[in-house]
Amino acid sequence: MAGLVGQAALGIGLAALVWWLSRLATDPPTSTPPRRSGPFTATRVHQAGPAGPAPEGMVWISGGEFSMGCLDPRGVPAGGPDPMADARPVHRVHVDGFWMDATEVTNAEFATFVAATGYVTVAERPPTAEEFPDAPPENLVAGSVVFTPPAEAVPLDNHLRWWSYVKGADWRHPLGPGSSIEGHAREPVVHVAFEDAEAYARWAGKRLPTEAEWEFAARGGRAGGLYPWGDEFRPEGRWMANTWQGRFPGENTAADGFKAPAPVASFPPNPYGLHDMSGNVWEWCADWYRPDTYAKAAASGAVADNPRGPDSSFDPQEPGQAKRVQRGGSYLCSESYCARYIVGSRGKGEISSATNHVGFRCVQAP
Ligand SMILES: [Ca+2]
Repeated sequence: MAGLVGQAALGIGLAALVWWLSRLATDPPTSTPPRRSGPFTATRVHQAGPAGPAPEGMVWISGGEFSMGCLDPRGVPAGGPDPMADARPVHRVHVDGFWMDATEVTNAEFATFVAATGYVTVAERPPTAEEFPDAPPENLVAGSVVFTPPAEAVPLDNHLRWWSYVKGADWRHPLGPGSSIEGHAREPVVHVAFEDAEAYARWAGKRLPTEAEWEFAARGGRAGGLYPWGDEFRPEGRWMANTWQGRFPGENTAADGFKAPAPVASFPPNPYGLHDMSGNVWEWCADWYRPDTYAKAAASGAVADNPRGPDSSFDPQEPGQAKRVQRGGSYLCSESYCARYIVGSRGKGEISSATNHVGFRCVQAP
């Protein structure tokens, strides 16, 4: 309880506090959580509060020192089939305090940015013959990558079975020319490439979070939790995030209430007042992706201080592609395929590629 009061004094959102107090009142006696800790040691949260009032829609993340990374989640409930090797070793990291958007950037917010600036996203720009010299001219049409689930069960070894390049798909037309965002103002904007997210952040006087800032914030002060809300995927049977239920990729039962991106903040916040840090849409981070980033940080033996990631990217699975980190997983993450709703797990995306399950949120220096 003392910790809760302390967090409230540090400026944790009222909604988060009320939610956590209601949890305390209804929590059953403590049961044994799934295996988790080991290399994780306590998070040391800075006590300094923010210098001024919160910018609209943002919460104060006071920063501190924490254990970053995740253990092999195979075998834990909802842990999925992937060992998450690129998120080890777990190592100590320090981040300074910052403001963070409480939610993913919405269609309405992105529309305000576009109306003010005339910005055209990567997905709306026709590819050029210089970029794709081997492509026939009729294929040089603006578009984006859309989740197109096959009706029948398919092997999970090739993601091209459920991803298609759709001409005319963009943030205003998430499924292609016949679709729109009318009535979806509160849903996270999608089909944003890395530079689109950066452009929005600059316009808003913000920036994208580093991967370390993102994970510090997502963990909400807990050491080694599997999810932003704790160690149980469905505490007391409740859905805590928009993920995938059913046999991926053909069967989406939407037992959690959402078959597609949910309006932001449809699920409870984490202890810092942040919504949808797990599931809904992937979120771009500022860092280049490499699978050995954590190994290099751990090898130094020192606490990594405000790490900004490597100088360039390398993904052995697709060596020629420049990739930035993405975090949090999406509404397409399932325990049968991609359990990257696990808070310490990592994702990555080619910087020019946009899809209808990747978005972002921003941070701001105090
Ligand atoms: Ca869902």
